[in-house]
Amino acid sequence: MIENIIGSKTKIRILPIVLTAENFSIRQVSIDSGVAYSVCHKDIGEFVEAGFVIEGKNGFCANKNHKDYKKIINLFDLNEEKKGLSSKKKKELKKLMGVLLEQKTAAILVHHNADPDAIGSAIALSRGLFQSGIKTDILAPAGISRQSANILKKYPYPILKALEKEYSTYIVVDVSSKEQLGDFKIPVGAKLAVIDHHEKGNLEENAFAVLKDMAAHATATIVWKILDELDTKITKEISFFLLCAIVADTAFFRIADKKDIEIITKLLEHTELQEIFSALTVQEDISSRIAKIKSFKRIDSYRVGDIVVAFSRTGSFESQIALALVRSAADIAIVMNTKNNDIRISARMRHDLKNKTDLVEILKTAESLIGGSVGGHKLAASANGKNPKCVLDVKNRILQKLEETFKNKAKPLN
Ligand SMILES: [Mn+2]
Repeated sequence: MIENIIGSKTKIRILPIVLTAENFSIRQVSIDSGVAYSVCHKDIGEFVEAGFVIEGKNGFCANKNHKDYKKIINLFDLNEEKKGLSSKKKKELKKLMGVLLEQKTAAILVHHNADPDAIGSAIALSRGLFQSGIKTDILAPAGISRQSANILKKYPYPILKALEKEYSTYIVVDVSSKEQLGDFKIPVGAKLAVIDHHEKGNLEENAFAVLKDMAAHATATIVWKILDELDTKITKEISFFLLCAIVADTAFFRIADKKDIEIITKLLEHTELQEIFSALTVQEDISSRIAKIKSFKRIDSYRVGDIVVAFSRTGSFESQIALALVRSAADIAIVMNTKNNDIRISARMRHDLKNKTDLVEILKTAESLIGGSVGGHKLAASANGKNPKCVLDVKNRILQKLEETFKNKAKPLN
């Protein structure tokens, strides 16, 4: 694959476009690279054959899971992200700063049960913008996690439950869909910006500026690049919150890569890692432990080929329960929480299944049943909806999808 590229002048010209575009058409590549259409057609055809480019609904895209992907990126030094924001994000940041510098004020919003990445990113961004003369309030309309509360105990910072006034600009951080903002509605006519690392959600549709990197392990790494671009002075406070965010979202370095470690190293000039670990360590409280025990009693489990799937129900703590199931014995855990007019589904999967299936796709099969929407990542997804009566149908849909994916019948284990 690599020899083939080095030997071809046209491939070298089209690769920067192939690797940086989210989706591309052969015609667009030809126009952007100045390489004749017929040659692009042939070269991209070869990439497709080698599995390096895949054809999807919206055109072609580079296959990030291809065994040579990283080598090729490094070979051509095409990964501009590693040095800071990509040129596309720089443009988006310019748009955002244009509005913010004019307004001098904005609100920053985070997702429900805001985790350390959401809270840490929001605070670091708020402090950074303050250095540019922009005052921001941070709103967690549907609460913060216990881990976040613990961080704020070590380093207090005001996180609002409600806003006293309407803002003309809202920046949503670490959130991709409206449903994850609880009951909060972004006022009609207000400007919206998105800074996030989740799969594409419905908030982007109305945003005037989008700084998104689905490959980023934490929103905080995007915020770090934004602050770097804005020449923000990294204070002890900013480093503390960004470190909490990155350490938590990389599962205490377990999924951290070289780029994360480089950012972490820079941030450690201001803060000790010990401090971050202690801020992120929370004793699990009795109510969540009881919810877990109760939910374990309701486990309904299946074997699909070599995959163990556990379903359960709970009145609270669904994501913690799903995580506990995956940490102990299940390959995939789906935990549903139903209230009067609400259904919340939390799904977790073992890391080693990452290249075999995608929980967002799996939950999407039940999206129409629950009357809501799905968000999250391949390995940790959630769905919120308005139809709690569909629990059984949801389970069957998910099992059906898993049977298709793993080409095996689901056999009940109980
Ligand atoms: Mn995050």
